[in-house]
Amino acid sequence: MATKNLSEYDFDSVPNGKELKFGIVVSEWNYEVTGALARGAIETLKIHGVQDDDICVKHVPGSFELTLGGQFFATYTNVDAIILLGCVIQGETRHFDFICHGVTKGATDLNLKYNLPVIFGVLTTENQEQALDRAGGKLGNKGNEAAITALKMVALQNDLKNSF
Ligand code: DLZ
Repeated sequence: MATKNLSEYDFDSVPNGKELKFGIVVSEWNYEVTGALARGAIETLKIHGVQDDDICVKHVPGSFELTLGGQFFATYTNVDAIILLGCVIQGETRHFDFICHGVTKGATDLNLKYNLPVIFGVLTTENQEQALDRAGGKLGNKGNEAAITALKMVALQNDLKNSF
């Protein structure tokens, strides 16, 4: 069980996001959770210098659709990174496993296919309480963590592009 507060970090260790563009794909399934993840991600990007106009948020029906939503961003826009936000809660059937596998594999493939940071901000929990704890509750907000990861990966990519 994770005990780390997902929102605790060293502010100065996060690269500034001025003039960078971000696409955020949010799953409507479990929206009480995913809406909070989105608010956390947006707030964190803005705190680190990203302009409002440089953040584009789009919604998809469920976490399974996050990958295709991400592919649309990668294909039709010039964002520097994409953040996928979802919440899959364990039910009585194996649906949970299939959705988690689909979105995990899909996100990995997108990173490599487009050579673009595609951040996996999907909570996979046993119940809603665990999810809310990680979406602005007592364990922080995985949306903030996803935004920080996006900023760091874009900075790494730009650093390597401009060196040697
Ligand atoms: C069908 C389904 C179920 C049972 N559970 C979740 C969930 O916990 N979290 C989530 O994001 N989506 C769920 N979905 C919807 C699927 O992600 C997907 O939208 C549908 O299977 C249609 O492709």
